[in-house]
Amino acid sequence: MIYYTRIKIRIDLILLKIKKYARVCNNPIHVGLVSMICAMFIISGCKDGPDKVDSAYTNDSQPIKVVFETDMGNDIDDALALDMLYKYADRNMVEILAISVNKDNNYACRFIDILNTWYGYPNIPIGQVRNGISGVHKRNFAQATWEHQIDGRPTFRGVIEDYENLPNSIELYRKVLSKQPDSSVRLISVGFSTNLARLLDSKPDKYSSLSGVDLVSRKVRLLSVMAGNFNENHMKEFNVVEDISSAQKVFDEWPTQIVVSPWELGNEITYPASSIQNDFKWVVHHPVVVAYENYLPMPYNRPTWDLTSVFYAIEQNNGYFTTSGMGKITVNDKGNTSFSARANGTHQYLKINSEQAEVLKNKFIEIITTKPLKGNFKINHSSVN
Ligand SMILES: [Ca+2]
Repeated sequence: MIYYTRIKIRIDLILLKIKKYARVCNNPIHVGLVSMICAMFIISGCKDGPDKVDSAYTNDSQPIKVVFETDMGNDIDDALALDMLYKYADRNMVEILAISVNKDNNYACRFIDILNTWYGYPNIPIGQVRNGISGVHKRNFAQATWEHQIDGRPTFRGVIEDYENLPNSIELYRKVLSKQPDSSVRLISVGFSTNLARLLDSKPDKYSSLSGVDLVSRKVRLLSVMAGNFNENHMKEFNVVEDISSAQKVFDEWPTQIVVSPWELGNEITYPASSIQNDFKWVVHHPVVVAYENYLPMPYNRPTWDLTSVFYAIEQNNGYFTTSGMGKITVNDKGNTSFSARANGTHQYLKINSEQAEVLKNKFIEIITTKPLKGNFKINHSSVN
């Protein structure tokens, strides 16, 4: 599987080069010759065999177990990132064990319930932070989608009856993780670190006799995080700066591998407004499109920060990214992040060049515009569907 993925990314990159050459060369014979040479290059370049990879990642017979940790409602990329996870689940590549909300705003959970239901996964459990950070206090797209109406009636609804009594995220984590095989869970965090820090601090309970650190150490293979900034300007990044002490704790004490997709990476790849406007006309009302349209005035392209952490967690590196190498990430008291290389480190952060950015952008569009396989696309208002 990894070998063929490597071939695929190589083909993606070379097709991109051929397209660029064809744009500036009007001679079809020259374009044909270049294409043939590139084909030989693809074949020769793949004779080396598979990359060295962690053997745990090569077993693709079972779906990857994932928990999604999100501040849904602050920026629209969380909604696009969750769409990608449903699409991976449709292909049996992913089992979404739980969705945990670190934004202290109940509309986040209502919106996720809408999506779970609409995409055909109404039983994915949702956990809610208690006394957490809300991040953005103005009206958010999650609330706007919940309040969206047709002829005075709600357009979308989920299946949960009591949003005020959803499980505390920490309890849900301990319940879900305790049931998983060892080193099987990939945790994707695309918001504040509040829940993750509290999970590390959690005590043995009815679900597990392990401490939080030991439970994570036993069950979680990878923490794929959208956070921080490693550019020379050391700009403070939203997910970190909103809850600095929790981010510090996670980067200091998390017992397994952490891979960070920083601000500058997702900022290089924007999801195009033209896709939102044109690629979802097969359905009358799409909740992610409604959310997108209510986040900022249309049309707008938006950076793909959270999408990159989802993509890495599932697809791994495989030539889509370059990395910092292994080391240690630290967060200072002002919220700036820094990286120091260490051979025995467990942290790394991702980088991309312009060609990888183009490939990733096309991948995101391909995944997100794929029609869901399991959803019930009837909207709540029966007279309109
Ligand atoms: Ca986010």
